[in-house]
Amino acid sequence: MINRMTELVALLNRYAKEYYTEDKPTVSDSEYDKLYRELVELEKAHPEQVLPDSPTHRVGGLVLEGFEKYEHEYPLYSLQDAFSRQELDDFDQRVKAEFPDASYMAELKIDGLSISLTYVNGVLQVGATRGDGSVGENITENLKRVKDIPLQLEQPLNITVRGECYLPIASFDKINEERRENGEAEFANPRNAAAGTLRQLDTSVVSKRNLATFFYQEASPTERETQDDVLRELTAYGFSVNDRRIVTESMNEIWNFIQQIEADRDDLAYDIDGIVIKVNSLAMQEELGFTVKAPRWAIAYKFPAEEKEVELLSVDWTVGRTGVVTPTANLTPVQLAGTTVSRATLHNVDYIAEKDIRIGDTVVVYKAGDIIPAVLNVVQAKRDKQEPIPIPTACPSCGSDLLHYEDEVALRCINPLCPAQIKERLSHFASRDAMNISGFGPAIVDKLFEAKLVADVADIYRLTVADLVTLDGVKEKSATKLYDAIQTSKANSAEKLLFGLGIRHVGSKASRQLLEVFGDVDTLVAADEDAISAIEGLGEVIAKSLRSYFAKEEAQRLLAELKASGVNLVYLGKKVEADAQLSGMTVVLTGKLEQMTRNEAKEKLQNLGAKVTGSVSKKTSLVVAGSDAGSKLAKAQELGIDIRGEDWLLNL
Ligand code: 0OX
Repeated sequence: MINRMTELVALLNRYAKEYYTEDKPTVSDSEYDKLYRELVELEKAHPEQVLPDSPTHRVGGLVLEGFEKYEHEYPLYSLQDAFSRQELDDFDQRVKAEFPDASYMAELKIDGLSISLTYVNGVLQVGATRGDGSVGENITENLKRVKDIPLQLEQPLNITVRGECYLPIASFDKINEERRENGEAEFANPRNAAAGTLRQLDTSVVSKRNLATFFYQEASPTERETQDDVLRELTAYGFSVNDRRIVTESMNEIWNFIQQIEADRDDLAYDIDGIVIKVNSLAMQEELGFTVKAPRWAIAYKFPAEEKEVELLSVDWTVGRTGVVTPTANLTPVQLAGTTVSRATLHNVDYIAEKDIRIGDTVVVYKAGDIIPAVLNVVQAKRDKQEPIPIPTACPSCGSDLLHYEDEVALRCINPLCPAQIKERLSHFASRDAMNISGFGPAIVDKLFEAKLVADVADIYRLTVADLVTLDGVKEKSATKLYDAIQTSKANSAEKLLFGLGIRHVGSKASRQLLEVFGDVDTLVAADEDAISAIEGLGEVIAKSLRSYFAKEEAQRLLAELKASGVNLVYLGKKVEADAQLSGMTVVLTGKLEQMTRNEAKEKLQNLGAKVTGSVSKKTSLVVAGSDAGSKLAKAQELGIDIRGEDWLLNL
């Protein structure tokens, strides 16, 4: 049996490497699955014999409490940046002054997150983030779930290697599509998505997300003589190493390589933000040494912020929740800084007029703040056939007349019953920084509105599972999940509700500040303008906006209905923590609860000041056990930890 387990682990690891690192699978998915299941069964029967490099370590979900700091044995350095050929030539001169025959390695600069892996006796011991270069975070459990990272090396080596962990663009697009459908906030770019994934406390998320790596450095002492040898060695050890690289003494050749990569950049499966040039000889590297923060033997050439020329095909006008009508350009699709862009903002009517942007024009697009695609200007030299962008006079959603106030750059629909505005308001209410109702995204909002099941935010709390299953494509299970998410949101601290109402000028930060001072929504409604204006950082505009909002009968009705549905109107932030019943306690939930969902229980515990964690340890203060509680309950009993039932929690 043990032999078979060793054999299966070796086979499965080989197949995984062929699939993930070498991109040359030799067995079918079903063959892999069969062997994998056989291994799982054997490991279940012999848990004490599970091998350290078993692929099963990559999948089991763990919920971590947080990440420990990890002090790097060998620091991670930054790179000096270069933005021009001149700066590269200066670097070349500095190096050649000391070593006239130096040659260089030019590598892609992967736009991911730097990671450090330490192997002890060939077994992956620690995987850590860069942090400030000296102290990072221990994210071993997450990195074990990155499929091309070797869990065990063929030889029993003690080494520390460095590389970049990234999310392939195709995976990024897929994740964002799912998030969009679920009404979750999308990731801005693959790098943010990779960072967010590696910081996940639930390791099963990492298993699902197709992260990958490229390694480029052996930080622990090495016998190799050149960077080129190091990269070959890393490849031989089983690490993914990028093969787009050259070794040359000539800056001209490096410059050609840079041009070539820049031209191919859009075809790469991952984001890069430049080219790293390193002195190839490790002995020369050692002689050249370091400045305070960066090696003298390396430089990063950074690509200029990407701009692309595309054709402006048409313009859509969309109505936001405040009635502002904004123009979005439809473009010929283009790869831009890691994502496919086919739409870009044109900001407002005044911007279109000022830049004289027309349909059929070739326009320059870029990512504002590196994130939101926007039209920069028109390439006048390429203008031939073009026509003016039709400026709407009626709301594209409800047909009411649009207004262009003198002091505003935007067009506005002022019909309070405009369907687009209502839908936007509903989506905003459910969004993450507001009531955070997961699954309640624009697609569901659209269906609910069309089915006349919701017309305002108070209607959300009148929805039943029976209502939800009537929607196209919504099955019992997802209806129940959505219903639970709605119920859970009732217990939110009130600043989320206040922000969710979408009152002009009242953003999430102002909402929090207001409730920190007034404690609950009713007190805020009754507060006079001066008391609000007096709050540091708020002022008259917000005070007036709140007064005019709460003065409306419609707003009063909404609040009364939300309250009647059991939505919390009280601020549960800081004030609660100090004197809360469970403050300072670490609580574990286990087993099946009958009268509340696990999320509700968790939220209640947190609102009472407790920290809720996933595993029982000596640090656990008490365990709330429902029916069918298993190993966590047993462990709590063994450790003599206080155990309570669901009723106790309900009565708190
Ligand atoms: C990358 C990358 C980053 C080694 C010593 C200074 C910088 N993002 O792809 N860093 C390095 O090298 C380190 N190489 C790379 N290719």
